[in-house]
Amino acid sequence: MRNYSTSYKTVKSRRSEKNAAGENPAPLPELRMILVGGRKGGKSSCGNTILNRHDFPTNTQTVSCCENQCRIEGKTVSVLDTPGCFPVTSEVLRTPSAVLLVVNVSSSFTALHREAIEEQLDAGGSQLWSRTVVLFSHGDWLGDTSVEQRIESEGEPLRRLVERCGNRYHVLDNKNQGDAAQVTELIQLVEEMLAAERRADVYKDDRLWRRVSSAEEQQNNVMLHRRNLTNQMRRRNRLSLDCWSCWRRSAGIWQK
Ligand SMILES: Nc1nc2c(ncn2[C@@H]2O[C@H](COP(=O)(O)OP(=O)(O)O)[C@@H](O)[C@H]2O)c(=O)[nH]1
Ligand SMILES: [Mg+2]
Repeated sequence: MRNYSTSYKTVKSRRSEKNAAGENPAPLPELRMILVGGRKGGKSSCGNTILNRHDFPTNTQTVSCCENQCRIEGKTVSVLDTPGCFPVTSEVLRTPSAVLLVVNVSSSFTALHREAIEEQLDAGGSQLWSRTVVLFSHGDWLGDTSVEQRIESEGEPLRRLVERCGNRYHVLDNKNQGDAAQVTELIQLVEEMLAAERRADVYKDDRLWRRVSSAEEQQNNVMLHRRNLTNQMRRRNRLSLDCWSCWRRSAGIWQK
């Protein structure tokens, strides 16, 4: 079977290393995915391939959002189909959802396409990009060309888009819905992305905690320093008093 996404292999090997190190958070019991992108890019078709059913009508304009679910390897997978150029709001960030940015790999991708997509995703804030995968439809069109070759040859707008999505991409051939492996690979990539995001959140909390505790430590050091200073002053005062009385005593002796 054809492997469209070579970058996925590296993701996979990193995943097993992290698992071995016990770094991965527990897998999510439910996976939510939102299909976004321009009109006729293949969003509804990709949704049908993921669900392995024909739930979303294709070749007709999708006018409102529509969600369907299926079970994949014991996990509930929800897919939300959206109308073309649907603005993704920060509501998405409330649930652990992935954004699948559908791009037709067979058509040319211009700076105008990129601007439209960026506008769509920027509505949800910068954090949304760390939850986004570029999902190329029309994988059958690629033939013997690898998706990496296609990204390279297509030019700057597509390369920049893929980079903004953390170089996460996957290809689906919607004419070959029976190919379950292409869906399994996509699910693994999405899970890895969401797990990385959760790890980053934990790390952020950890850094915050370290900052708070180092501030507390500094405060304690200041208090300790003050106490030491007071003790030193007291000792010095005692010493000078001792010297003074000693001097007076010796002066008295000398007077005698
Ligand atoms: N050959 C081929 N055609 C596709 C593929 N994905 C989608 N299409 C076709 O592209 C057209 C638009 O697809 P659709 O899913 O309705 O796009 P949407 O408007 O983004 O939801 C339809 O004619 C689909 O049959 C694919 O992987 N290969
Ligand atoms: Mg549609």
